[in-house]
Amino acid sequence: MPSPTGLIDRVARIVAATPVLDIHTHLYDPSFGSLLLRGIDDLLVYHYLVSESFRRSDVPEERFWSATKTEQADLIWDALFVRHSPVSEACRGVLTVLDAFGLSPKQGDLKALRQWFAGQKPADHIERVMALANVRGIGMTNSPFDDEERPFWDAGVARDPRFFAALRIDPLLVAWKQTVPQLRAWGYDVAPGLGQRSADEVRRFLADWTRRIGARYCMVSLPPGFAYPADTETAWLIEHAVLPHCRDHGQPFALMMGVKRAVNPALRMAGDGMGRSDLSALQALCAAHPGNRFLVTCLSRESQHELVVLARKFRTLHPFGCWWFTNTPQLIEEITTMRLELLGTSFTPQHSDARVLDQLVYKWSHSREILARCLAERYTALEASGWPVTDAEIQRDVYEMLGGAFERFCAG
Ligand code: RAT
Ligand code: ZN
Repeated sequence: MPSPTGLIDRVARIVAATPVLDIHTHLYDPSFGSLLLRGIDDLLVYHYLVSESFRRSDVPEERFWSATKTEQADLIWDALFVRHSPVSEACRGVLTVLDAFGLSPKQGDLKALRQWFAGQKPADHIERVMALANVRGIGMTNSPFDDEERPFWDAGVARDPRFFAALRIDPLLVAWKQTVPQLRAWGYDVAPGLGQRSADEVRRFLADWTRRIGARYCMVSLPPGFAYPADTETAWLIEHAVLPHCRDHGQPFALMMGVKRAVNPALRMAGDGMGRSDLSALQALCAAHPGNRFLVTCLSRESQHELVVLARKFRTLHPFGCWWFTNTPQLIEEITTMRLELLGTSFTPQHSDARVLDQLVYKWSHSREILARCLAERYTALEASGWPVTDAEIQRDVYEMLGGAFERFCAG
């Protein structure tokens, strides 16, 4: 009889060796030039670390924001790595990356690290990171409303097939009135008061962008107060434009639920918070629209159990990822175990949400380690119940969880 240690090693080996399709990141195809962030300074000014550093320094927010990126990185390095032990998940992530590249941050200083990253040519750097993180594909977040990104689409970009597009539409759904003038300027005949003409025009807008960028799915992040059915612009637009669009194009609608934007605006992107979502809204969406498929992740720990139970009721609902504030080892372990125990392997346990290329290395090595542990525990239980698990079965399951299930879900 194989020992549980043997099983844990087998699972860990297979999880490490299986390439992942990363279904949601904020990385860009290299054709988008400087929008693809990489290197030590971008790693350090990651907004997860910015918010942690403000707890450890008395630098006024305005002074921090008026500093150069290098100066900001110096401040963060000093506050979080030099003056205190970098034990938080986001801090440890930087160290995992440096370690994977064979760099020793304790011996070198930031200058030496900067020099090393400056020597990485973009194409080689991407190859190297994708190989280290064992990533086979990268899902981007593509917003027509992003003034830095849109010019690249307007000019036409030669696409890198390793990066796939996802259409992100937050302003359309959460700030309709402010978005109307922009849509009208682009030639879509929409009106603040909505109505059939606006619904048709929003669908035309979504269809144009879906084709233009080759989006695989359409995505929004929603505040805790999101309600459905409801007499709101958000609910109306979802029902009359987004869901019909997704049906027309055979695509899932991805909902990221529970973000409270700008809880502390002085922290800029680091100032967003979270709250519990009302998942009866999601239940009503799934029940009322059986012809749609929903990819869903929730930001609050409290929403996770309800999400999993809902997924048992609706096969059109695919939970994914341990998002943002739940992307910490303890919560990943809890959420992944709960999902395995209630859904088997029919979900996508993680996405990286990487904003900096190098983060793929740590986000995936940390998550893989936990996924392997959670899976090994379930397989150990199976073996104890008289079901020996083969390598082929483990490989099948892991492939499914690292992107295979998502691909099938998208295909419908
Ligand atoms: O995790 C993050 O980086 C957040 O800032 C958000 O971008 C979030 O992932 C989102 O997609 O809204
Ligand atoms: Zn994201």
